This record gives sequence, C-alpha cells and structure tokens, in this order.
Amino acid sequence: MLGTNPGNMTGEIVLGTLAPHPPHLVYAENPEQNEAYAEGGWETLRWGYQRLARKLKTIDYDAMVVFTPHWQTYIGTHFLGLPHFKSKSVDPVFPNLFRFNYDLTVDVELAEAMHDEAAASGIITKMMRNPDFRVDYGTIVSCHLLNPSWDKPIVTISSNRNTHYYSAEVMNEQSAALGRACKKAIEASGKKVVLVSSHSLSHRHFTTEAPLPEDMSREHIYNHSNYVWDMKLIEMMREGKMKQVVDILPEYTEQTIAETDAGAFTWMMSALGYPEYPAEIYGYQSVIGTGNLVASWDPNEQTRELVL
Ligand code: 2X7
Ligand code: FE2
Repeated sequence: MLGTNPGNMTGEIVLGTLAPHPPHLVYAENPEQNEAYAEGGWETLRWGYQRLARKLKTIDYDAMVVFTPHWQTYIGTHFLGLPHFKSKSVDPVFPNLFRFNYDLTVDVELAEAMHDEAAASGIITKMMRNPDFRVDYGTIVSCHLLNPSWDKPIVTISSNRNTHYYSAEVMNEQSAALGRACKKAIEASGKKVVLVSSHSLSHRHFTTEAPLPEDMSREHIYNHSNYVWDMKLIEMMREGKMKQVVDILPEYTEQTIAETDAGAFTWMMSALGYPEYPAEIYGYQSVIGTGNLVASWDPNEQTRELVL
C-alpha cells in the first residue's frame, strides 16, 4: 500500500451522497449523450441534483466510488478494474428513455486497494477486467447527475445479492463489513473520495407508463404507506440518527420493497462511521411511483449546510 501512497498521506471520505438513478432524470435533462428527447419532468429531483453538483465542484476530491443495485453479482462483490470503459448503456425496462453513450475513466488503483482490503477481511471479491463489460445504468445516471462533466475517475462496486439469497439482515452485516474495508483502503490510499449510494428509497413502481412519460400530472407515490416510511427515514436522517436508520433497514426494505435491498446505503453509512450529524436534504420526489431522495453527508462541519 505504501507504494501507491508515497507521501504516506491519510486519505479520507470527503462526502457521502444518496444519488437515485431513475433513467427518467437523465432523459429529462436532454444531455447530448442520450438519444431520447424529453420535454422536462421531475424538476424537484433534478434541481436538487444540480445544487449538489454545484457543491461538489467546490470540493477537492480524486475519485467517486459508486455502489449500484444494477450490477448484480451472485458470487461475491466485484469492482470495475480497467482504466477506460466506452459503450452505449440501454435501460432494459425503459429503452424508450435511456440510450446513453458513455465514455468513462476508472481509478483502478483505488479499486484494487478496496478489492484487496475487502478480500483480506474475508469478503469474496473479484476485479472486472472484461473490456467489453457494459457499465450499468445505475452508475451512469448517478454519476452523470452528480458530475455532468465526467471529469473525475470513478469506481463501481457491484451488489452481491445477499438480500435475495439469504436475507436483508445478512445483507446489512455483509455490506457494513464492506464499508469498513473500503474506508480502510481509502485512508491508506491517501486519496480524497466521494461515496455514492445509488438507489431509490421506496421502490414499488407502476407497471404501465403514461403516454408521455414526463407528464407530471400522472406522477405520484405508489401508496401512502411507502410515503410515510420514506418520510420517517428522512426525519431520522435530518436528526443524525444513521445507526438507527441502518438498524431498521431490513424492516423498511421489506415493507416498501425499497432499493436499500442492494446494500449500498448500509455500505456508505458504515464507511462514514454512522453519522450523528444532520444529512443535507436536496429533494424528494416520486418517479413512476418510487420514492427518491437526493441527500448528502458532509463530514466537514465548516461546509455542511442546511439545504432544505
Ligand atoms: O432503476 C430504477 C429505479 N430505481 C427507480 C425508478 C425507475 C426506474 O429505474
Ligand atoms: Fe434502480
């Protein structure tokens, strides 16, 4: 590890972000990389993302590490392991909205450091070295909205499907262990890193789409119960009760079919040491019935803001 950090600097996590990835949000922005065209939509989330993206421009960091539910691995946790990936990402459920030409760089050194530290702690791991591997849309949507200029390298971590193979409780334990290993690797790397937990909160979605997907007169949360659960979680985030949030995640995940089933949120909270300070809330809105929150955890008291 000393070889990759010659100055022996202590690395750190400079921000943790909850960054939902409905492809609708990129579709609604009309970036040149996406082939579909939209008349807007989901502004509450997009404007929240834009504000968070502006904050990120003021933060000095070396790489973004994204944990995504849409790269699903059944044997172990995998890490992107080549410096460059370029292809077209098509959402399998919403190909009408998302056909995105991406061209991204990976911090392979950091990926290998996290891989090695996780492996040393007993977690089954693998580096993804296939040059034809297609990066999942969760990674692309969250990274695009957080950093539309794509001028920082990323690392993607896969979701090992413990919730479905074992239980949400096992997933909580495994991803907390992965979070501890990643934190250790980041500190030893000497790098400044932004963590990205890429997912919705409540995750029931409608099975039919409005004729115009961005018709906001048709958009609402799937049911009131999911709304109440999401609001309870957000209230606890504002109060800095992140250990308690992680403790109730298995129940929350089951009740709202939440995308926290993937382990990303527990991973990030564990790496951040379960913050007791308030989260920065940037916006909450439904997308095809799912509950989505843009939020961040800023360990630096000087730059931490009350956003909403
Ligand atoms: O992956 C997603 C999601 N998490 C939420 C809503 C709609 C589509 O895709
Ligand atoms: Fe998703």
